Amino acid sequence: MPTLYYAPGACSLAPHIALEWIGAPYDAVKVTFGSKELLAVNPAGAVPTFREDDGWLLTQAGAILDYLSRKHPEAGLSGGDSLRAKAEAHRWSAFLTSDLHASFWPIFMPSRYTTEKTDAARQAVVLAGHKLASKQLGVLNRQLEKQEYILEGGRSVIDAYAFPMIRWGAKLLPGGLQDFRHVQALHDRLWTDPAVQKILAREAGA
Ligand SMILES: N[C@@H](CCC(=O)N[C@@H](CS)C(=O)NCC(=O)O)C(=O)O
Repeated sequence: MPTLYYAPGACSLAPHIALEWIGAPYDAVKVTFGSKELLAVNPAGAVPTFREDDGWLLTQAGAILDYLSRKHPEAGLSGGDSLRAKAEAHRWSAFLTSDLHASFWPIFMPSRYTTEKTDAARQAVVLAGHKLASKQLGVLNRQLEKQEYILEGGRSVIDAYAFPMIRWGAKLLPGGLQDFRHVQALHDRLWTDPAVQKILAREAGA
């Protein structure tokens, strides 16, 4: 059976939700960062990591989501097959990987972004992260002004990809999502989805 290696609350939540939307059998294996189990499948020690039946391993959330949406076209999660629909999916996947996700790193791990050891230096990095994450959530908010889901073609793996980051924004930014009402609306729309609730409960260990 295909297997997803995940850590609760991490960006692996995205393919976890996508697998549930798809509805085909899969295993979900909870791992801890730095564990031998995770390093054996991904030398970067990162989640998500996805393993196919035959042992083929795929890393990078964007690549896993794209693969799943194309492996299961019946689930209708790719955002569309036209040249431009594919380019839009690629564009937003890249935005989530490189811009929005990356903006949270200074907040999660400020010590990776300064050689200074003081609390004040680390706090300054966290504040810079808040500023950057807010900027990127603003970009997402503008996209959602005109439609309910990120891609014009309706709900897609790209929405699942955004979901963990939107939750980080709600929890970690001083104002939460108050300045991003369309992002909040997407959050709420996904939150009420039974598949999303099922995965959140699993990740919470319920
Ligand atoms: N570019 C990778 C990033 C993966 C990543 O760094 N995931 C985080 C969790 S959100 C992680 O596993 N961090 C562990 C670490 O950095 O040590 C992707 O998009 O899959």
